[in-house]
Amino acid sequence: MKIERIELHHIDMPLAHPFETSFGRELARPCVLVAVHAGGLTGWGECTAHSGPWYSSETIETAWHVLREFLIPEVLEQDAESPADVVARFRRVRGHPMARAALENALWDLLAQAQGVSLVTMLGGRRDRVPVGVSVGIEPTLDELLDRVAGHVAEGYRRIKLKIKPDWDVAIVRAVRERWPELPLQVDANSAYTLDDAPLLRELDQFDLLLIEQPLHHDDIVDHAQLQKQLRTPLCLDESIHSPEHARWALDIGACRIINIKVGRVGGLTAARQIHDLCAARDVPVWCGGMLETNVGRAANAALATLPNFTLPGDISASARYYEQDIAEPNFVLNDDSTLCVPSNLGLGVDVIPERLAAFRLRHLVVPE
Ligand code: SMG
Ligand code: MG
Repeated sequence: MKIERIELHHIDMPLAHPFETSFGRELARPCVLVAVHAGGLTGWGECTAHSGPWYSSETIETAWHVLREFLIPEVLEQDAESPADVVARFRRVRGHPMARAALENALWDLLAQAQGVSLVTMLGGRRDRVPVGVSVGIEPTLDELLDRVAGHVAEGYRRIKLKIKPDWDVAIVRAVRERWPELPLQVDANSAYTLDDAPLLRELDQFDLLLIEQPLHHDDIVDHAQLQKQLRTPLCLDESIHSPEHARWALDIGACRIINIKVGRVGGLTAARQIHDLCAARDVPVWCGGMLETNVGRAANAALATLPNFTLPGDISASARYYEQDIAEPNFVLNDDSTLCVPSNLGLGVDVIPERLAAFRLRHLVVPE
């Protein structure tokens, strides 16, 4: 297919509830949506970079710049028959995985529609629903945290992830564990600790957690390998894994026993599937992380999570957990068994609503004009 036109939409949507991690509090979710047009079809991709370089070094502005100057020119007016064609053209661009992923994923959606299949089928997934949990941010008080967890448990989530940071760790995990002795529970520090905190992190071993996510430096694997030797609980890497190579290096040195795969952080669906396959070959479980996506990104995450080695529940919660009104429909709704159904219609299987796009949009680029 010859790619005829590409659009970037910079949008900003208020979150239904503020989300706080060890690196900051967010009230809204700005993001860039990419639309790729060819042969009367439109494919959509979501860029998971945030306004500031807090979770990773990419931002909305860096993604906009790299997409406009370097990535869009690689695909515009070119033929793309498969995602591999696009990945090959992006190989020259170092870093900027979230920018690359947004455009590559839009092409997956477009090509799946052109082939008359769902994204799930194109990826090789087999399930029609995926197990999910919810990630609970840092709250002003322990009581408010317990209320939020209780609310999500009542909604039917059967796996809870707690954000932790120094002075918001052992005590809050103990309180949640005492109230819900059987609940599958995991924690995520977003790099808030150092190896000197190993004694404190060892205290978490007593709570029967599924995993401890990215406790140490955002680019580290060496210290994590040291820490893993001192813990019973599996470590899971998020921020440190930027590519299939990083995944292999981390596993080779024992830096983690589980990997959180985020499509944006690793540079697109192709790389995400490669990490899935690598981990499957080594009996390392994976799960799909989340970046507070709109239904566009959520549909891609859900499709990815249908691959067989996504054995742990993903941070792919129901749409209502994130936004009062999403940019795309239909919404994802939690099933009784703590799963989400994955769309089986063509491509991503969600439709961006033009009026909402216009209402939430801050900036718009169309190439060629
Ligand atoms: O999409 O449900 C979601 C959020 C899941 O906790 C979540 N993501 O480090 O895993 C993570 C964080 C990053 C969020 S950036 C605000
Ligand atoms: Mg994380």
